[in-house]
Amino acid sequence: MQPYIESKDVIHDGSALRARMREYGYLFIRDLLPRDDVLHVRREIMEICEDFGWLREKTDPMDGLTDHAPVREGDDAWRPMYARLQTLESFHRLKLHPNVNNLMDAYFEEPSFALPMTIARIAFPRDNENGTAPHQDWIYVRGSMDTVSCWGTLGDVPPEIGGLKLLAGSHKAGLLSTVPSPGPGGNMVSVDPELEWHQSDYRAGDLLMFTPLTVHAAADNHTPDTLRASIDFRYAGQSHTISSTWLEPHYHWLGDEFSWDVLDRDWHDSPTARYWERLPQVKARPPGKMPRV
Ligand SMILES: O=C(O)CCC(=O)C(=O)O
Repeated sequence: MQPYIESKDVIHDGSALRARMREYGYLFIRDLLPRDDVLHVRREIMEICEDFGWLREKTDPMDGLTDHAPVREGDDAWRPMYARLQTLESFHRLKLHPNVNNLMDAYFEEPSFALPMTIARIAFPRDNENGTAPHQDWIYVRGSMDTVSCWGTLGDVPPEIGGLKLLAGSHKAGLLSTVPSPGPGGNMVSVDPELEWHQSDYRAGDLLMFTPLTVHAAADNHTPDTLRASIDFRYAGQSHTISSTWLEPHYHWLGDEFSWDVLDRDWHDSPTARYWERLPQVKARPPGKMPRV
């Protein structure tokens, strides 16, 4: 495992950012987001986990300590927790922070656009066989091939908790065929043994960006008791066409509790709500049949 090549030094230089993305298939930017903003989102999410009995009693929610049996996406016990998590304005706002927005404007060399669907993953320890398997995002994202996936931890993630790992250079093999797998997304690709996985410890505020063809997967959580919480979202240039699915909330296909009308009810007057409706340039088209992320 190689540590990530860091790119904070070129965040204002679009052509340098794009050159590194072309070479490695990813960009890793340390401390891009203000740590306190990220930890605020973590606190709100961990307090929800606590309300649902997922955390060990009498521990600080910020530590994310659990003695609960693993809860997986799609489980009955997961759904009400995730519906509440998706109502958090701070969670949806994080991707719109000027530090992210300015980086994306530089990268796309035009005004950029954060796709509204924003995903949180809460990964339990002792459940590594159900972690995210190696995959490419394009089958879920569609739209412009220039769309960039962004992933960040909601809290510090030392190597034993296991963040996201990436197969550097894997985007150069094009779109790979998939087979069904357990874990989020439900599809996996085979891994080129000649390529190397890259991964570093993560601090709250770091951002990993990668292409829709870059193979990535969850690294195992080796702790006996610590949850991993993460956020992921996508960006495109405003002149690009995106898949209209990504204008909707994550899991909107499950029911009304995952509709914007329900999720932003308490913050519909804030700039975070429906910001895409105020951007005249956004082009979205239905993607056709595709797997769900
Ligand atoms: O956090 C995870 O386990 C998976 C995230 C992911 O695959 C992505 O951001 O594309």
